[in-house]
Amino acid sequence: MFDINKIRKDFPILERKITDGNKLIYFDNAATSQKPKVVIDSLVKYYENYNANIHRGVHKMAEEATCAYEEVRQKVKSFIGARNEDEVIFTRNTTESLNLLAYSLGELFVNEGDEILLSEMEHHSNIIPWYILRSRKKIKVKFIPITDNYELDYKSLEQLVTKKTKIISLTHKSNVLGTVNNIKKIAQIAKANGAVFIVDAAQSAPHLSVDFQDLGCDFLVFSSHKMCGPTGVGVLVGRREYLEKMPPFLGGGEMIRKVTFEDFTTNDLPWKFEAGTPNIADVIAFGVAIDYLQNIGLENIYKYECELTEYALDKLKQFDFLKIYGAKDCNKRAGIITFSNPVVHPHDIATIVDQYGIAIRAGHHCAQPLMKKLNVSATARASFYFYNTKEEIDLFVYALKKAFDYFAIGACNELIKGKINAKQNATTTR
Ligand code: 7TS
Repeated sequence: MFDINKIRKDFPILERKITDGNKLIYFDNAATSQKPKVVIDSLVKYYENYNANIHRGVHKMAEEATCAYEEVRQKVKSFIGARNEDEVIFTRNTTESLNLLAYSLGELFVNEGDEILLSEMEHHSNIIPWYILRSRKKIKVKFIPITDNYELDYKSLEQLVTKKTKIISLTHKSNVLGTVNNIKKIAQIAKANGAVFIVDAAQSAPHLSVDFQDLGCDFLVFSSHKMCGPTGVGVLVGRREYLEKMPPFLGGGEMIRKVTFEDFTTNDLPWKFEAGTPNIADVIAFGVAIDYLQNIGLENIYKYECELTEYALDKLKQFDFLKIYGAKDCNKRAGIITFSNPVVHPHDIATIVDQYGIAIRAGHHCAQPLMKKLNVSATARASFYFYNTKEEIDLFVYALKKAFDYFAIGACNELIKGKINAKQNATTTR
């Protein structure tokens, strides 16, 4: 049963007053999510009761901490439908997981003349690691275009994949457009062409039911902090066939089996890719976040966010001068609404709604190539999570109206429209 009032009570921060007694309305969930009290409490519990380094001590607390940490690996395995625990690797975030893959897969099997296929809707985290690889090896990085309906152009994708394509790395859900890509379909294309397929699930794992095996990709990465868990924990799920052959990304303690004055051998999976003391407390609290999300149910979360998105899109229709990006169908762009207007800068919109306690994001959203494609330098973005409400959306629309009135944006746009019409009339009568 999805009880929004009960859910909201789990998040202490939602009680915070931001400005002039205005309660926080948090619509920046694509950047990071808020944390329920159980997650916050588990951090305190760890530090107050069993703070110890893991995998190396024989004392009681070391054992307790090791067990708690490794239990989360098991939880992640079932949450994401991984095949085995040793195919679940903890990193710092999605960005680090993607850098690990670009480095390590790059070393293993990418050679001069090979191609990496990305899309126009990628976050910088899924572009820069491949550019860095390109600077080490003479390879090409290609981008699958998006359509006028802000979806991946699947026809172009099929044309762009060739026998030279070694890796396809794509976002599951765009952090700007909200578009949810058809990963199963792409996995088949990747397989048919012998390409390794990586899925960036940073925006999908928190909001929809994601099953690694069912999707059929080779690697899947995401971050704890976007799904009610703490910052500083990322996940990389992959296939052992690759992970075993891939060279380590970072060297140091934990990731070795034996070290001599001459050389070293690597540890078993997954520890081969977890050098140094990991983020123990935060991984343990991430486990609590997973339990919390599973208790609510990812299907319920997705359904509720679709409802919120549909409601917000309907309300935003009154601002006919706004350009709203993203697929028409709410199911294809759940939870994210990105918009802009030529008269007012998105930062100004975000600053004004902030006066009403409403946190939205303005800028390029770490997707500058996509901004170029959309022909803007920045946009404003409201992104929802399951603790948001329709009442909050009403207040957001009210604050937006105030912002647009302040900038007399309606009038400006009428003026612009008027000028365009006058120009068109002049051309047609000439
Ligand atoms: N991939 C996608 C699709 C993302 O949206 C983000 C972060 C990342 C990767 C990187 O995640 P990180 O945890 O390593 O930082 N997206 C955003 C955003 O939209 N606003 O702030 C961060």
